[in-house]
Amino acid sequence: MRVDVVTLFPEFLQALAGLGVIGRAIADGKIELKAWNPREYASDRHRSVDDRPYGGGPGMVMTVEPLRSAIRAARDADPRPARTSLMSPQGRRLDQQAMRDLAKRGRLLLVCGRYEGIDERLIELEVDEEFSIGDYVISGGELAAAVVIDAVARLQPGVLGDEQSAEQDSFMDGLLDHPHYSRPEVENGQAVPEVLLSGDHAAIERWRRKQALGRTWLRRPELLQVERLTEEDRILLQAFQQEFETEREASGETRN
Ligand code: 9D3
Repeated sequence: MRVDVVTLFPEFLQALAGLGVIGRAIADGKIELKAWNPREYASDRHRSVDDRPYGGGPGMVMTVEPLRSAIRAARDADPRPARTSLMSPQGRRLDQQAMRDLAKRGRLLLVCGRYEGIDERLIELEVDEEFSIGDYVISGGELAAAVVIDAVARLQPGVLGDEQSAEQDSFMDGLLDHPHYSRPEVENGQAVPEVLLSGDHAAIERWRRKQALGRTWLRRPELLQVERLTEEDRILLQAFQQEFETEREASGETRN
């Protein structure tokens, strides 16, 4: 996959390209990442990329021309068609399914805004879609683009180990993770759940599934579509709920 990013801060992308999962994917040639700086396409003596907003108000607005030239240069750098995606708080909120859809594309063209905003005419003229990473304010599109690049890189064939990617399709989809434990067996008086030491792999898998279902029910009930669970999942969840209720009653009698 090829990813072109239009940004006033290309160093930000360069930093990302050297780290962790993405760094390895780039080193292995599975992701090709290139930054395009609108400042290099500004035609005036001061290389300006922003100006004051018509109608007044605080802050500056990114002007059309340098952005348009940078976007077109990025688009023309590869013969394959690319949708132009603006990272924006007004965009469609991304989730794992959206990342899977993006990961299937041969290339991405991500545009990052800075300042108060971007001249609307640039958006009308050049942008095909807008993406947000969530309902909070960050200072510009670069961090959001980095989130997309990381999530999409993990989904490229061969970027993660086979084991992990297989798990991702079935399990990570829609459920929270189960708890994890490592050595020592007892830490601070807290023991590792006995089943994890049993060597009974089927029982361990059942316990993990039960924990994943139970935690999703407790922490993110909106993710749990009970009607889509298997019969075995429903039984595991019921057992978790029963144990949870029993514990709540036991501690309630001492605390209340
Ligand atoms: C406080 C400024 N806001 C006034 C209502 C407008 C505003 C301008 C620019 C808010 C954020 C930004 C910069 N953010 C992004 O470019 C951005 C973003 C985000 O802030 N949240 C979630 N996803 C994204 S994607 C790009």
